[in-house]
Amino acid sequence: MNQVVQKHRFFQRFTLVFSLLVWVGSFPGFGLGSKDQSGQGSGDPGLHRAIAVFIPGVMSGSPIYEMLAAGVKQAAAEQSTAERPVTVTVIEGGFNQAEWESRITALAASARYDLIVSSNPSLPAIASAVSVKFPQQHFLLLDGELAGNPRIYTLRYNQREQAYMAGHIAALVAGEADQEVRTGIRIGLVAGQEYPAMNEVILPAYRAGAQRVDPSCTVDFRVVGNWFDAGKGAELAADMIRGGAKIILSIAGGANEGVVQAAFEAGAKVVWFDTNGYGVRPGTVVGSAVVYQDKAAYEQTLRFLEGTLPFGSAELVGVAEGYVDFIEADPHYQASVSAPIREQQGRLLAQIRSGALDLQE
Ligand code: RBF
Repeated sequence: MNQVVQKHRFFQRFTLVFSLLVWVGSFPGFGLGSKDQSGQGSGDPGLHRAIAVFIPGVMSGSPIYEMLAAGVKQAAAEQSTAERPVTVTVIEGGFNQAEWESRITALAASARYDLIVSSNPSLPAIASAVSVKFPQQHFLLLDGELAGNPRIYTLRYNQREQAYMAGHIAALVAGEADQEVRTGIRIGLVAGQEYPAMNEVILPAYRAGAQRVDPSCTVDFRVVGNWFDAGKGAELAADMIRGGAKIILSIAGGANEGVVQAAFEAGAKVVWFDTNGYGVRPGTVVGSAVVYQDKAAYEQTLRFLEGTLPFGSAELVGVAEGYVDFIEADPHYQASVSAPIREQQGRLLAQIRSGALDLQE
């Protein structure tokens, strides 16, 4: 027998023994933590429930992730009792996206967590790959979509509404800066990276919202290439401003800081996404199109703990359901945006909220 065949046989046997160990370990009462992975409806009041929050990136600079962890923690704190404690472990996965799947595989393999919670559109594919290897693991994924896997629940936001509201305020403010000449307006969008939700939903809806104000409006779209480089964000923003875009929607995580700084220095404006950003740089940030991810994370974690989270389904929520909005009630918005512009934006918001303008995806 040559060496290659021997080696091959060895690996075959090794794989078989390893698979058997994993299989046996998956029975309750055997091996690795031996906890009831169903996590739900077990009726055992002595069970400790453990939740892992996997941050695909880092929390700092990405409010969408800060909201995720905050919501899960709040639900856990409310449901935790001495007899049935609920613990939450937050794990930052870092910016190397190639490592996320192996990090999540390790979490699932540890069999320590009844639920893994995460957020962004790339997570459903990663979770379903992990699910093939560790089918007992449950996932709650926000800001992403996948239906049909009985261990995965997803909830995403109507980002067409969110980006449309952002584009509308951007064009209004840019138009006013151009002495009411509301034609040929140019606005900017800086993204951390390109992904289907960005290219197919957010960017087109941002453009459409702006074109409601000025049908000839164009969008200067630039990509940082990561979610942390504030220097690159500033460089891109400065270049866009020189090119005529005096207002920029920034969706770039930690790089947002650079966009805001460059806009401030050039006397340009910024529209914020996901959270209320007026306080980030009062007078420079003139719009905030938000998602209430903290509320979603809180409510869905509660459903999980109560045993009613509908795994296998994918839900979509927007303005009508109270998860997407544009913040008007903020003193910085009122101080930095003129009354006529606020009224015009308010009229659009009223139409979306009442359903008169339907921006369903
Ligand atoms: N948004 C952030 O604010 N910070 C991030 O680190 C971040 N990383 C992302 C990584 C991937 C692979 C994808 C597809 C999206 C990421 N987003 C991030 C964007 C986020 O999912 C969402 O689209 C925006 O926050 C707008 O709501």
